[in-house]
Amino acid sequence: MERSFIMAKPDAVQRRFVAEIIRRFETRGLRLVGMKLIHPSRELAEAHYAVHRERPFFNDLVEFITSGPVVAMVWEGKDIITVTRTMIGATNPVNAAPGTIRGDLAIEMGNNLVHGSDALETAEKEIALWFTPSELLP
Ligand code: D4T
Repeated sequence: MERSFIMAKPDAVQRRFVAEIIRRFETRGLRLVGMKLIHPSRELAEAHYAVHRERPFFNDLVEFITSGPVVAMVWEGKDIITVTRTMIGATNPVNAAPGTIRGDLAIEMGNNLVHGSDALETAEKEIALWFTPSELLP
């Protein structure tokens, strides 16, 4: 079964949307196999967003993601990447369709509430970055 790394970002925790986000994935039929509340270090945030290192928004992105606790999760299910990315919605919440998490709950580009891995290979790397194998259900 395929797995994805999903994170409720600091704005989601601050706005009390953690339960709402989990509820959406649970009711869709996905399986939660790992979860922790963690205030990410700068090192972890930079590693997570390493692909964006050269982008002009990199620093703001790292500042944002380290600004408070996040809920790091691993979800499992059929076609997990497509299903979760579709449920999360477009990166810029202004373009996110109603019915998606961002389309229903967010409006600012920086504060887009949720991260979801964009491919299975990325998911594998992100899961290994945020979790040890013993923190995940078999
Ligand atoms: P994440 O990775 O956070 O789930 O978001 P996406 O997968 O939807 O989008 P992304 O990796 O392209 O962007 C990561 C993160 O950077 C912010 N961002 C992005 C930004 O502030 N300005 C920009 O121009 C872009 C492209 C938003 C999400």
